[in-house]
Amino acid sequence: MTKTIRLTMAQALTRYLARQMTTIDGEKLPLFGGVWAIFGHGNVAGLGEALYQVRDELPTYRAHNEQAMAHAAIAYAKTNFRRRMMAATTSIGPGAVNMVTAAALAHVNRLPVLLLPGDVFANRLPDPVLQQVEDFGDGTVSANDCFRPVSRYFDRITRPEQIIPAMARAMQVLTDPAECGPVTLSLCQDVQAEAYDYPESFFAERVWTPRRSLPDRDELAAAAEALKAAKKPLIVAGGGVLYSGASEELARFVEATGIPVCETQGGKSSLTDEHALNMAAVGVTGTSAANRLAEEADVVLAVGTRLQDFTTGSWALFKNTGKTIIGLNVQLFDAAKHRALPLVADAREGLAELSAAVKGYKAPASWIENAKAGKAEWRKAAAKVTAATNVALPSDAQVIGAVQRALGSDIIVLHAAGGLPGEMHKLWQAGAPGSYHSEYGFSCMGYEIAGGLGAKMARPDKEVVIMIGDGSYLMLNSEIATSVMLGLKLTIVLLDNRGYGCINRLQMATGGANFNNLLRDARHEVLPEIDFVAHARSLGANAEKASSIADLEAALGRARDSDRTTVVLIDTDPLVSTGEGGHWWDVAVPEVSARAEVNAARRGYEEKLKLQRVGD
Ligand SMILES: Cc1ncc(C[n+]2csc(CCOP(=O)(O)OP(=O)(O)O)c2C)c(N)n1
Ligand SMILES: [Mg+2]
Repeated sequence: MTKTIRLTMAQALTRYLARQMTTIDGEKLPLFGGVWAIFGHGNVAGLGEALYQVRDELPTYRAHNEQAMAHAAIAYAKTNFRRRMMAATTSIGPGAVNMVTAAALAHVNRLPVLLLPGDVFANRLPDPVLQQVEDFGDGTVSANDCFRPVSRYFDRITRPEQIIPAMARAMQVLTDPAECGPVTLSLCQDVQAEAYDYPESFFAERVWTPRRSLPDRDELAAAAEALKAAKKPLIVAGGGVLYSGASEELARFVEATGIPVCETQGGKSSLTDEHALNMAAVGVTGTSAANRLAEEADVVLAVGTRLQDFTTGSWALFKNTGKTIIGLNVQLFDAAKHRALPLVADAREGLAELSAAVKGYKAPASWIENAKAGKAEWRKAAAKVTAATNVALPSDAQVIGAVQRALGSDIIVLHAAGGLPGEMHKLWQAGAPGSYHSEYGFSCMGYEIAGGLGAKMARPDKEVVIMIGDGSYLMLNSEIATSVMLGLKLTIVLLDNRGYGCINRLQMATGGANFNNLLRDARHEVLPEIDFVAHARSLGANAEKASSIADLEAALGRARDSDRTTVVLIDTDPLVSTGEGGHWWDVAVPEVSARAEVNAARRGYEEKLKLQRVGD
């Protein structure tokens, strides 16, 4: 007879989570690094009590904002190259829907996170329970239905035994490289506390290793044939290279074939910036070296990338009309984008097999020389914009130069929104794989500080340096207090340009009036003079303001030597961004306007649209 154990659904769930393991470099570790939790009536009695019981094997961490705690969980998974992950639990109603943005972020970035929002009573007896939204026409709808379109797998647990098949499916999604994304299990409050006789086998330890799919024979042959005929080949390295641990294989492939590489935001640090054939950033925020090659490339080997508009210059960058794209990707959805030749496989395995299949192939010497010359030129241009000067308000680029000089590349540098992602993509000289953490799938303001916390939990041995604008900082900074409380030291470089600088620049570039972006252009009675240093100190962090680039470098040295989270503030120029490199980005300009500037911008826009390659 099957041996059973009588537990509540919440107890069964937490016990199950604690038994899931992974191996990293031969070491067996818990797959779930812990559970972020903010309790309310929807989860405190059920899941809260169950988490307490397993607190030694599956630690619970308390945060200040549900969105932020899920950001931390997501960043933890990203820093662990999706090999370890976390869960996040909330109460019902506002706590739950506070996490929807983070679910979308994980969905876009293909990152695993287990979201466990509480839900209304399955028995509906106390309805409407506090915080229940009530649908007039559908008794099965709750606020948590908001998670459906932004979860790879959503389930509502209305009976305790449902957790058995639900967790089986959840684990498939969380650990499969192709399907990977957020799982939401919506846990009805009464069901969390309801008991069931669970089979003991449900709690058997399980060690998860990532699936490495091998290429199909015909797809491999087609890809190899295309590549062997290439005169101007280019590799686009995306986040899949990092998640697959394919950096060494990529370097071998590049050395053997001489094919230059460019990197997406997600793929930056696939090769170190030092690598002679790494042209670094591609696309809208790309280097001139990468974009020059992209414009001419006849075969583009896109590895582990979603080919989002920033990578393809809104599909106007790759100008060679006879080009072939090879989509090496674990997910067919991505592999076949834009009529690519799909090569569905794990990046590492796919590169290894492709390498064997094109053995002896070498890119033409003139193409390789062209690439190297472009890189040397770019390096000069980049050195110029990142150098210190004595301007009153430094640029973002100069701040980036200072951070790089003061802290080097052997850190984890993290950013998400504002002008910084573009500048960082172009200018940061990345070190080891994973040293550059960019959340640019969702580019979510408010990711940075919480994300940094998750990155630090994943890699406590590393300096985690967060680059953030004043807008993003003001949107979500409460986890500074959590970082102090947990002793997880962060260095936060805060660039105060007094507003939404990058959107102001975009507004001007599309013919718009300066309106509602910089503080001075927004409706106000009093212009805010926000004291960020006092604010950060009030949350328990060290904080100081740098008055120059030299001052900033010294302050960063102090931040590095401190074991407490430190905010280093510097005033920056909202109007300056790096003109070198880059590419057009499709942002729709009004067809009709009373403003001459908009009409002029529209004419320029229509010219650019002609470059967009539809279905080609
Ligand atoms: C949650 C969220 N809301 C709005 C946006 C749109 N947006 C992108 S950047 C930006 C301004 C960011 O301001 P700040 O952090 O100060 O950076 P700056 O642009 O000044 O460099 C806005 C509003 C976004 N990306 N995320
Ligand atoms: Mg700003």
